[in-house]
Amino acid sequence: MNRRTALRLAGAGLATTVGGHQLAARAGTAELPPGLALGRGLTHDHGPAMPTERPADAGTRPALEKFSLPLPILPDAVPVVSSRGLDVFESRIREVRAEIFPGHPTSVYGYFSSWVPPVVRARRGRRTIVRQRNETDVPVSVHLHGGVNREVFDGRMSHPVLPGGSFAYVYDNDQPASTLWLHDHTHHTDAENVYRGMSSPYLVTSDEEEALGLPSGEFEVPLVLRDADVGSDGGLVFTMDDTEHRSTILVNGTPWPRMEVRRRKYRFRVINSSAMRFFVLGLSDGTPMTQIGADASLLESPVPAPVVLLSPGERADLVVDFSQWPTGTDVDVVNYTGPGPMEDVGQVMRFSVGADASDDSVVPDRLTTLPAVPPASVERHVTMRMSEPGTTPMIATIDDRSFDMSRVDTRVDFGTTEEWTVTNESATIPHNFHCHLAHMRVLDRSTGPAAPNELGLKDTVAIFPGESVRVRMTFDRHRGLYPYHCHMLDHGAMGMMAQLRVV
Ligand SMILES: [Cu+2]
Repeated sequence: MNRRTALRLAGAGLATTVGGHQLAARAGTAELPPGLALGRGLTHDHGPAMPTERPADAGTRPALEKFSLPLPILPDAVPVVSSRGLDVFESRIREVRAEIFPGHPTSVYGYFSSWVPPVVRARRGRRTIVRQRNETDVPVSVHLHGGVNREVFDGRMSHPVLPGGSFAYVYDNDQPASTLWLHDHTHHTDAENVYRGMSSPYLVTSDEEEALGLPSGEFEVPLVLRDADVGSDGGLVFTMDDTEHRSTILVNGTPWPRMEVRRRKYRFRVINSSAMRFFVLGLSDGTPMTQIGADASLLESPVPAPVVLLSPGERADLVVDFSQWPTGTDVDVVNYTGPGPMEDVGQVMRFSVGADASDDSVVPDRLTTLPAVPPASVERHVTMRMSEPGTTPMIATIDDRSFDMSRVDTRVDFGTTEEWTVTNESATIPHNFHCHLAHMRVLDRSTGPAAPNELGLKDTVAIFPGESVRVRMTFDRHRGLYPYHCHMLDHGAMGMMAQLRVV
């Protein structure tokens, strides 16, 4: 399982860690963990239980010159009520028209009635209510990924919001500043619903974070990354567990966009909203970015990041200082891993460096202080496994059981800290582990120590074939029933999901 595959990189002289893997990126090559090799590892057949056939007449996406479309800057959602200690937002979940490819209008879903969704901004210590009106003809359930919320507001699979209905989700925001993500979590259909557009950033800020002086305002930019299979009519083609055809890369809903930047520091809140795709991101000339945040908190100190691994659902808070390049330089965000043709999936977006700009923002050496990792009183071992490529029926399990919403898989005593060793027992397929409610502290991996960029609060960790990750979680916030699952959404929908009850 330690076999690694060398890939050509555009840059040279890089050296870094990605995830728990000492991912060497030197002298023009990167070594990727097993399962992330170019063009293999993520695709496979699965059983007849799911819609699996890509329509024969779907065709290939319309022609488009990469980096020709401007990056949409996501607007901030405007609360309908803002009072002391509370902001209320109204979102209609609708089928909307969008032109993902110009001149090819198509039908997609959107939170806040928009394919390019606004950003919900929340503040630690202030409560947020997002009332979601389901104006689609499918059941929905909205989960705040990374949020620490009461069970009733967690986007429960067992309590969907039916067509025509609405539900007011209450988020306490009693958690550190972080980049969170609203997305669909409906039983069995979340993979398709998210793919079709039920996805929106949710940013938590705090007094402590604001005092740091990080780039802000127009210089703090959410980037929501994903892939898509786009047919000849410019519409989204959804085929369950098909990663091979999802070779169009979208940022903020737009294929391979271009952003004009000034010669100064920017902060990018990057979300991998793909159902299945792992990104290994870097800048085209190999210049390191600076990572300041992980999933659910800032890092204690900034980390130089020549490459950043993001499995589905993971987030990275990054700073790039464009004063390093002369005006007129194009700096591309590239992706070093497949599957798919690298001329497509290896390109993400372009920054075009423009004029000088004043910059009084800073990236302090000390960003936050995280609580010490507490000792654990309970140890558990959890396995993730699915049928290997080519076998039928396709079965995806946690601890050898497919998901059953009526079953409680794990009982946890309120107030305890548990240590979980989560193992990916697949031979060729990567997974990742996501737990609702409790944030994780990554202790180490069977392949080596935790990387510096996963030492913040995590809610999603990548696990490569044959690898184990050891994490600690403290369940002292809410009682109730919460899922844990693979966040490759198609895997979760195929059964790689379980439930814990905090009692
Ligand atoms: Cu998986």
